Amino acid sequence: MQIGLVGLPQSGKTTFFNLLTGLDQPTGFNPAAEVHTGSAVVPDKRLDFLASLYKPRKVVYARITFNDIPGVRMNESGARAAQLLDEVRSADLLVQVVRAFNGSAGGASIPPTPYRDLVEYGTELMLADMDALEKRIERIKSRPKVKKETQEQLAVLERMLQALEQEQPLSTVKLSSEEQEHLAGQAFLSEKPLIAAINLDEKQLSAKDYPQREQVAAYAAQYGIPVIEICAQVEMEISRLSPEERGDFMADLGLSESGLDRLARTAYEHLGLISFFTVGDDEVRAWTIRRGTTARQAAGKIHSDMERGFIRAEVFHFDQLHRLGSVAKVREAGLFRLEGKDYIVKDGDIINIRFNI
Ligand SMILES: Nc1nc2c(ncn2[C@@H]2O[C@H](COP(=O)(O)OP(=O)(O)OP(=O)(O)O)[C@@H](O)[C@H]2O)c(=O)[nH]1
Ligand SMILES: [Mg+2]
Repeated sequence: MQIGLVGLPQSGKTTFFNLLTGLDQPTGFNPAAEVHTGSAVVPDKRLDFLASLYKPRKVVYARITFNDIPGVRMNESGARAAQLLDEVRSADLLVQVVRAFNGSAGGASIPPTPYRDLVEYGTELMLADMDALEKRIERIKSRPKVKKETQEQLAVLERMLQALEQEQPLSTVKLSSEEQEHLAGQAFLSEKPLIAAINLDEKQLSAKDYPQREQVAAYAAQYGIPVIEICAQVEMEISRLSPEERGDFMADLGLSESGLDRLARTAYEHLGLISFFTVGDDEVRAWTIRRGTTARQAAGKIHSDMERGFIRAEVFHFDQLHRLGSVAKVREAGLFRLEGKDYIVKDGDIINIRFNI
């Protein structure tokens, strides 16, 4: 999974990026900053437990790649803006970092307007989409003769443009799978799943309040945007302390989980992703799939041979293992099951694929 950290300039994207990835990219005003890329393992206490039980040679966590995309205005012209837009376009999920702390520029204080910033960035994404749609529509219309299929395509594109003209992001436009095909894989920005990460200072975090909070909540609810609260600067500093010290400082802030924990959990929920596990003496591993994935498709995630030669899946659930303490006890309790290719994999299933090629 690839997550794009986006948002207006100086909202704390790079600070958050450093917190998430453990890297140390320069923060502060830097108009020439490049896109930063880093990754992090998806924290999973269940996998920790499985690792302690099996003591395998290798433990493989799911990973998330983060792209920190500098905050230029979307309607800025030029090669750089185009390149940054492409970065935004390639993300599976956007996390908009929104400033709620008091900013400063040249010694002057800049009061936070998180609601306005949230809307403003959304508008910039819509403007970029509008531009792309208009160009495509223009190109089709300039052809001497328009085929029937192209007519249908045109209708879809115009419907999308209409939504944007009414200031509705493309995420609100419902398309059938046939209509989707007309888009030929073109990715639009305002249809991407989005999470808002409101970047607070310590006082706001402990008061659980910040300016425009209610407007942010109402806007997020209207467009189905999950909101998380972060305190990027302080959390980043805490993340660099020893594990023993970390706990106390986090508790002082009223946080029980790291920023990565909170973001990863919200991202999985928002995208409808779940994890299943494979276990053994050699390797204990977490696999990320979409909710609703069948056993056979899940097998394909591990190896295409397993999908092709799929026979059965041996399945038990992490919670059963956790409760009973050993695979032998799970088996004794009759909780070890054989499932066919159409079985819908559940979050926390531990699976062994039987296959034949
Ligand atoms: N008080 C406070 N300051 C923060 C917080 N997060 C970031 N900052 C400060 O805000 C400034 C901008 O942070 P960056 O992480 O560089 O912001 P950015 O969004 O990457 O900025 P651009 O890349 O220029 O768009 C820096 O001086 C940070 O120290 C925070 O949670 N609280
Ligand atoms: Mg930055």
